[in-house]
Amino acid sequence: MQVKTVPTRPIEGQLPGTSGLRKKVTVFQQPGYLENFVQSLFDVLPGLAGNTLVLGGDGRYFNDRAIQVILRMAAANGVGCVLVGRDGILSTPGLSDLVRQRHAFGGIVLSASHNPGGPDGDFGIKYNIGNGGPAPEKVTEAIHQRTLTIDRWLTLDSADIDLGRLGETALGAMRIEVVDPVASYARLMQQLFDFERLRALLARPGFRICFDAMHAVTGPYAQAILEGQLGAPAGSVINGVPLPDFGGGHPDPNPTYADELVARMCAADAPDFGAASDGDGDRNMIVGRRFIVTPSDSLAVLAANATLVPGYAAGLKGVARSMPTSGAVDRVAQALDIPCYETPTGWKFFGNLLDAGLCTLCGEESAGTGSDHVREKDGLWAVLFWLNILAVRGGSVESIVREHWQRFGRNVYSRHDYEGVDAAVARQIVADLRTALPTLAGRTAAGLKVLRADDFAYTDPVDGSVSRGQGLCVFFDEGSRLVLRASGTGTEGATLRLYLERFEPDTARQAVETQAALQPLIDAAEALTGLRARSGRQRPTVIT
Ligand code: VG1
Ligand code: CO
Repeated sequence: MQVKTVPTRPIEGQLPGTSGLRKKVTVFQQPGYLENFVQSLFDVLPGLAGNTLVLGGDGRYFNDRAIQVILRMAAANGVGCVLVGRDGILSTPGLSDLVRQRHAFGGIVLSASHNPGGPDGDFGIKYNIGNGGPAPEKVTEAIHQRTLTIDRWLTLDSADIDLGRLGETALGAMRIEVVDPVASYARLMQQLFDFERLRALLARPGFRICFDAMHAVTGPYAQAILEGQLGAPAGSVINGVPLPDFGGGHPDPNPTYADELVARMCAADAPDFGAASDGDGDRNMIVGRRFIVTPSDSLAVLAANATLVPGYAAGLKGVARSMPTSGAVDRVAQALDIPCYETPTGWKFFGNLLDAGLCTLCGEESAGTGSDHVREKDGLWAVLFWLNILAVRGGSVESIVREHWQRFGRNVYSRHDYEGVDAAVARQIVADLRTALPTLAGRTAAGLKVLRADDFAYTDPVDGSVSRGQGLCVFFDEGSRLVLRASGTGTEGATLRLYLERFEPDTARQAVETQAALQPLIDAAEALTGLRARSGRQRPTVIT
């Protein structure tokens, strides 16, 4: 088959964000847009020729088209072999696992994660390196630089490949292997968790679970593992059929968008355990009866109970959390006498720590938890981890969290998202607070005294690379903190995230409603930023 060289010109707007390149489907459908980005990627990956890539996505609208384009381009660029999930489906942690198991050169994830899908929704593409994790900043920066000068892309003339059947085919000189998206991942879960105990838990009379796959990629994984291998009754997985538009929903597992699950968990006959995952399967929300677990608390609970789970019985080497994530896990690390690392937002910063064996568990406040079993956050893994803890300890989700607070204190925590803010206004709000940072120490805002303030910068302890401007932090008396940063995953206007945290050691006061407990900080944030007044918003779009 003849390689075709197609002349092109740089297209604006190809700067990868927190988690790859994420844009409206209509942007990706522009002639050459996807091709320019993919060719730029291939152009900056020395050593790719003759090697293996893993390719798959969350099944959203345009997934199937993009895969065919990428396969042809991979063949034209001399890639040796591409492993593709059947029907082009792979969850993000599932892809990470395959890259590692098959010692692939890297992987391409097609997803916009928790963003809505469909013809008017979002699409995304992310490159993962050979450790199975998101490419570090120096690679994404090189890709972006290449998009600014690109002048041609390579492809082949060929019919679409049938991705519905498992097995091998060829495209020119390139091998294509269509693999079962679930099999390898399910084996890995069996190695980490006590499946016998989990089976016994799910067979206990009266014990019920509800897993909401939100019509996204975890449906087949959850059905195979929770219902198939662990024997949860049929129907324990809801919204389990992946749909290109996620059934019109917003596949973001938080109390606002996973409202169906939350309603079930608040009903009189609520199951004992509820959970949801996002579009690409890397996030998780854990819910007990009438009790939602804050993701930062979830990470801390997993760390504190890790040795109850076979895969972590030897203990944790360390833990890591993104900067805006609450300090709950820090308290566990201190008690366990293990290191705790604080990284910028985005899973790519955990890769070096995990590779170097500096930490075992990591997490983010945005409903992401994971470990060194892959190099992505992993939604279903977190669900199995929680179930394994419940199987060993007994009790309820709520009692486990409340006991945790009693022992370690509670980091009362909330994130307020202001979505679709005018981009210029959002930039100015952030810029003004950044300018004010050096003057804040000693000042009082809405009755709270500022101790110090900084613009978070991170030096990677493994390779020494420095990432600046990762979020504005203001610290107050008594372990309170607020953080302001602009989202790097939104596709409409700007999304501003305000993260609020206050430490509460007093068990009696831990029961206070979260937003009420944080009101002084909410007021201080408004006094310092004017966010609501300047963006014209009465309240946040989403509160988690
Ligand atoms: C958000 C979250 C961040 C997460 C990222 C990707 O980024 O805050 O914690 O790593 O999404 O998650 P941002 O820049 O919008 O705050 V996912 O599930 O897209 O892979
Ligand atoms: Co995701």
